[in-house]
Amino acid sequence: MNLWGSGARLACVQTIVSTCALTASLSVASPALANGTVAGTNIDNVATATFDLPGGGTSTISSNTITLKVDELLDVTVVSADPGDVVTSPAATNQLLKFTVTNAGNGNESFALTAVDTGGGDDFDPSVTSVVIDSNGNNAYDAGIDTVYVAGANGPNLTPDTSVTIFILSTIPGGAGNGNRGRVDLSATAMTGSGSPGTSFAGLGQGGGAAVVGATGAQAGDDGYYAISAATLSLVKSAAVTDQFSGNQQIPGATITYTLVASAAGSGSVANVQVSDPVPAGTTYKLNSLTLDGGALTDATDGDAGRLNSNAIAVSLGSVAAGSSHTITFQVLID
Ligand SMILES: [Ca+2]
Ligand SMILES: [Ca+2]
Ligand SMILES: [Ca+2]
Ligand SMILES: [Ca+2]
Repeated sequence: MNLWGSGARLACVQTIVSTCALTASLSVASPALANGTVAGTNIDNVATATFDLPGGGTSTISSNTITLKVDELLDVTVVSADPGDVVTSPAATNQLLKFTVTNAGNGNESFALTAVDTGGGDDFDPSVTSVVIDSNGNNAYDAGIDTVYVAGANGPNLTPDTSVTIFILSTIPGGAGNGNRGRVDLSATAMTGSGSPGTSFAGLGQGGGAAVVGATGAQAGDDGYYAISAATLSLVKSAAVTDQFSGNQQIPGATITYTLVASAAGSGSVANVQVSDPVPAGTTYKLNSLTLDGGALTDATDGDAGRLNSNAIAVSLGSVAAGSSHTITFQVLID
């Protein structure tokens, strides 16, 4: 809204002048914010007219003063504050989503919060256990310090242009599968009122004017997602040397036993795991020394999981479940 233009137009209507050398003055007590002049601010406007006197010289008269009180616009924004899906695992508790709620209006306002965890279009429903206000303003969740939101009791009160971080804590269902995503929707609604933009609540605005629903409808929301982490695979190799003199010297004729441990972490499973290891130069593979989880494997390509191909051992582990591991060993002789 162009306050200057509006004020000047009103002054012209109120002031009868013949020769109109019209000027307008506008005084605003409070500085304008990004969201507009603070609700309750008086906008005073006085027009003046200057005219020539018959005997020479000029005179100036002033109009009456028009004072308009700025009403309160009710506007809010809600934005997910997580950089992406929050990685979690089945049955995990107190899993955090972060949102930023901003008072986009021009007056102090309290906001009611609603978290919905049953939305469709995703893979599972998280179970929201609490909505927490970052009451110490450090943008981090502090259990026992930050304020647990209670509907109707302690909705965050925000001055114009200010934001607060809201945390959603959820329990993840135990049956959620690897790669699944689950959503929580957080909405914030101005407690003075909401509805179609332009809806007015007389006398409820800051400073005694009206509270008027702004372009956001005085209600906003956003989604945050949990994602069940993909399982990760690690492969750790070690070696033990036994020489022909019952010692551990790395001398020609000594045996090196290599041990490979493949482990899956996270949740779900890692599919089609194939482990291979070339027989090192300067060594000779000890025939049929290959084992998997303590059981012997043949070097032939046959029904078991292991084989020797092109002077490299290869073992097919198939699907490896998170939290499990497989141990492969084979032996070489130092040439
Ligand atoms: Ca208000
Ligand atoms: Ca859902
Ligand atoms: Ca905090
Ligand atoms: Ca085999």
